[in-house]
Amino acid sequence: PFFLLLLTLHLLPPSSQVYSDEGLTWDYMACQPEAADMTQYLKVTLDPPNITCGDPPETYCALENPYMCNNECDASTEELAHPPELMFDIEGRNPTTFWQSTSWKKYPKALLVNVTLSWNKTIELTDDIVLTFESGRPEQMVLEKSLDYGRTWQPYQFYATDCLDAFTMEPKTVQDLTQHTLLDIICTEDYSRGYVWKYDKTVRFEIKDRFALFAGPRLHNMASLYGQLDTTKNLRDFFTITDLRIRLLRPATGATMVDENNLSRYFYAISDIKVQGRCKCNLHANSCVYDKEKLSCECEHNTTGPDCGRCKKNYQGRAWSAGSYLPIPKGTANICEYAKTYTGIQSNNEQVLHSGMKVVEKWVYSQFLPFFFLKVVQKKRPHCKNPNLTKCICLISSPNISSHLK
Ligand SMILES: [Ca+2]
Repeated sequence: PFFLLLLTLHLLPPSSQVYSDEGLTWDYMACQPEAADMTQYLKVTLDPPNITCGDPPETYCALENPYMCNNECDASTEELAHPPELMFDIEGRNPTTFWQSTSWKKYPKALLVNVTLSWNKTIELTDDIVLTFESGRPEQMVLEKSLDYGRTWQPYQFYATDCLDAFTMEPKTVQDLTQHTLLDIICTEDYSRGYVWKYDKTVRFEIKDRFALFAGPRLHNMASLYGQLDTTKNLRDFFTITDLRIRLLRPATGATMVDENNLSRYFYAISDIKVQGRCKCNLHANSCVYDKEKLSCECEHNTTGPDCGRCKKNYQGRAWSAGSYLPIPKGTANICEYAKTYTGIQSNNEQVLHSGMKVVEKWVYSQFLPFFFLKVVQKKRPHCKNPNLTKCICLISSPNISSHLK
């Protein structure tokens, strides 16, 4: 009975629509893990590694007021330390907790810092990436992504007070993008202007605005987006990452001239980073577990691997393929099918030829009959309760017998 129950669970449509005040919500496709706060599962790396302030202790000034230099950063005192973990702690503390770099003492040499967030797992972004700065927002920065665990990087978005000057790119905003240019990488000046500490503290990478190009302004037509994601690999990959890298290239100076007598005014400080997403499980898992500091999909549909990216052993009856959002809303599971390979000879091929049966064939080299290939035939039973339940029958492939099969 337990076995039957398991089978029944697999038969449930891979969807469960969730209605809320706003209509259908994001998570109405159930054969994927729920979107979550992904910052709980990342590893953060700084480059250069010793760029955090406080070792040795130093004082720094407020950007607005160069004479207010009574702030201290001291890595050896908890209250005065600003380690990178403070970019991911619980918000709402007072005073704000934040990571801070050393100040720009080596001006005019550029103050360059890479902040790399690594998941060691492929994830799909579901909401805007939001960085909240405690310092003024950088005058130049690049957000980059990797899809191969940090081996190669591509820019996601450029940010500057002057895009032409910094990156020789025309300034654009996400509102300039269309369905056809959605994958374009733009430079925006929206998040760099205005150095006042109290306001405009965030830098965004706009995921939802990009989704809206397909799903409508209030994301009411997610079916349209899902349809696009299903059929366009580039689009799907665009929102998929294993790592993010924030390249801080020039801190806020609040003016055209840098005050060389007071370089303690210039540094980077980030109080919070938001990354919402879900494990990429190729629509073959409903949940993703975090164990031994690693995320992995709990694969179903006879799939395996960290992203459910291949069929389990003995379930290679047909080529692996990702699950599909289509048809909306049920989707298609694309289950890996059982394909036990017998190495004996059977002659009950009549069974395979029942009308209405779908025959799946696979050629297997026989180790017992070295000069023969065996034709392994799976029959699918379309009228059964579980149409995907497969059975395996084996036939020898001598020319005479294989002609029987046709
Ligand atoms: Ca914080």
